[in-house]
Amino acid sequence: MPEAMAQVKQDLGRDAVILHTRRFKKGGILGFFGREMVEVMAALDSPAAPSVEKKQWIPPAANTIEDTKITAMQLEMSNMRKMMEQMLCQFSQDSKSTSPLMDVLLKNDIEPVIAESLIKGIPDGKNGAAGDPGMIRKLLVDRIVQCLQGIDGIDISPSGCKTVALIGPTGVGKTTTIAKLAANFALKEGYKVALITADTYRIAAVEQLKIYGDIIGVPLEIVYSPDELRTALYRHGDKHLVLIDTAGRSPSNREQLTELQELLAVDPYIETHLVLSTTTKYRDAFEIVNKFSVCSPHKFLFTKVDEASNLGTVLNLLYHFPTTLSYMTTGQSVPDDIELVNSTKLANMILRDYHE
Ligand SMILES: Nc1nc2c(ncn2[C@@H]2O[C@H](COP(=O)(O)OP(=O)(O)OP(=O)(O)O)[C@@H](O)[C@H]2O)c(=O)[nH]1
Ligand SMILES: [Mg+2]
Repeated sequence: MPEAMAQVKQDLGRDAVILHTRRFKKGGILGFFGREMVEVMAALDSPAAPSVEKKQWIPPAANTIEDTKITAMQLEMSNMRKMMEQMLCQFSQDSKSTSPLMDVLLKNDIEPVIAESLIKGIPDGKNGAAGDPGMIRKLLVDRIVQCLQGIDGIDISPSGCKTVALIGPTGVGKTTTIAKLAANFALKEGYKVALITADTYRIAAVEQLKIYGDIIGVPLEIVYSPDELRTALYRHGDKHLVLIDTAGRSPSNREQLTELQELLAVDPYIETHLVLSTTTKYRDAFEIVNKFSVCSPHKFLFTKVDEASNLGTVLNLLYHFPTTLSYMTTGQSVPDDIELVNSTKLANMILRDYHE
């Protein structure tokens, strides 16, 4: 750390402000025997210098051209993102208080550019051109529903074995959703279901799923490695559906995501659903989808719709990452609070504050 600080001081001068420091291990096995690394993010409050500069201190032996390129790319992407945010913010201010309809969409955190295209051509009271409010609502619901196309849950074939993994950040509802899915498919539809959990980071996590498995009457396997997952999948090849629960991962932890990616790579037929909570702020949700894209999720599954104060995030994410939607969950009750994404319901929730 002192060496990294000295390098920051040398590059940015004495006025440098340390924004963030991080120690991590590079290489090694399961976090052991790796080389200790230090990352320091520093900024310089000077108009002549770039506003934020990310410095990664790397011991000379490990300093490769690849690392330098990645740091430069990250810097460039961060600058581009800032520029886009400024443009969107400006656009948002320009379009503020244009019409009640626009206000409702913006209140849902729908990006201005998407909101504009949704209300395009609708006589919404702007410039005195008012239309029939009932008709306007119906038109807008239809347009939002169109944006939320591409809905497909878990398709089970009576003669095959479907494998589905739920991945996502911590606490979004992966395990609860696995329990809901298992109960519905096993108890209501009569399919043979097995559960596998790869979340061995917390004892309570295994316990949580074990209790659900026991109640529903389906087996639970605990796997500690990709090899064990492969064996467990082979063992449950006779099931109609195998549901894999995974540990919540931080989108900013590249090692965790790589580990998850390696786990899912044991079988190319694993269908991966990225679980996203509708209570997550759009900017964070964007980052989550961006970072989890290394695991190539096939579908998005939205949880906690009952708690969401606005649902613009769903539209925004689909605009930037067109992906099939699977289920939405609407409460804590197992097995009832889950349904195939209901786009009309979501559209009406977005427009709940639009009064006719
Ligand atoms: N309101 C509401 N709460 C939910 C919903 N789904 C899950 N929860 C709650 O969210 C909390 C976290 O749920 P978990 O299923 O443990 O989340 P997880 O993603 O497995 O969490 P980790 O394994 O720690 O990453 C629990 O209190 C659940 O009851 C939902 O649709 N609505
Ligand atoms: Mg869990």
